[in-house]
Amino acid sequence: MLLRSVALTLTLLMVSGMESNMKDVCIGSPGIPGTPGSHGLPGRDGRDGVKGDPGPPGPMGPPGGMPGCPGPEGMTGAPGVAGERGEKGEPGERGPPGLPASLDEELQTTLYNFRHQILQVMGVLSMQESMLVVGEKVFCTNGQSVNFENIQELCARAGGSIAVPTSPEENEAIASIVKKYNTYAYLGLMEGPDAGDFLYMDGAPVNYTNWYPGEPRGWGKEKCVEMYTDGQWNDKNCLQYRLAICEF
Ligand code: MAN
Ligand code: CA
Repeated sequence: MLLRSVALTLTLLMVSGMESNMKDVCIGSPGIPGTPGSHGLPGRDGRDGVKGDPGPPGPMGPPGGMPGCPGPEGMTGAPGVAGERGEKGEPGERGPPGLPASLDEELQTTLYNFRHQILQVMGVLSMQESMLVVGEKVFCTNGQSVNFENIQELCARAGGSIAVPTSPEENEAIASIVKKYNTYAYLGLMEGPDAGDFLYMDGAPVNYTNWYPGEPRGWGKEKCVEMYTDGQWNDKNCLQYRLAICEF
C-alpha cells in the first residue's frame, strides 16, 4: 500500500514536471506482455457459395436394367434420286380469242417481209439458173459428182433430199440439169428386197418410171438408178460418181 502511494506520487511528480518543462524526456522500460487470452467463440456461418460445375458422369450401371427411352430424332438424310417422269397432264383451258390474222398488223408486216425476202432469193437463183421450180418442187445441183450415199448426205445437209421424178414434167426438169452438166445423175430410188422391184427412199413403191429399153436388168446386182442425158433410166451400182441433184 505504501509502495503504490509512492509510485503514484512519483508519477504525479513526473507529469507535473513534464507540464512545467516539455524539453525533459522520460522513457520507461516496456512492460512484460501479458499472457494471450483464451480462444473466442466460433464466428457465424458465412453466406452460401456459388453453385459448382456438374460432376463427371457416374460409372455404367450393372447390366439387366430397363431399356432407356429412345434418343432424339436424327438429322435429315441426303435427298433421294429423282423419280420417273409423270404422265402428261390434261390440256389446259382454251385461251381468250385472238385477233383475226387479217387485222393483226404485226402478223401482216411479218408475212409481207417473208414474202418479199423469199421472192428476192428466188429471183436471184432463177437468174443464175440454179433452181428449177416444178409445181411444189424445186430441183437444183451444186455441180458436184459423188457416190449415191454422199449425194443423200449432201441433200439432207441442205434441208432437202435426193431428186426423184414422179411425173414426166419432173423427169424433164431433172433431165435438163443432167444435159446441162453432161453428167449422169443418181435418182432417189433403190431396189427393194425383191429383185427388179424399185422403191422410193421412204420405202413406198414407185408410181412413175422412165426405164431405158431393156432396163432394169441388174436383178439385185444394181441397186441404184442413174439418169442418162436423154432422161432415161438405168439400174446401176451405187458407187459411181454421179451428179448430185437435190429436191426441196
Ligand atoms: C452396163 C451397166 C448396166 C447396164 C448395161 C447396159 O453394164 O451400166 O447397168 O444395164 O451397161 O448395156
Ligand atoms: Ca442396168
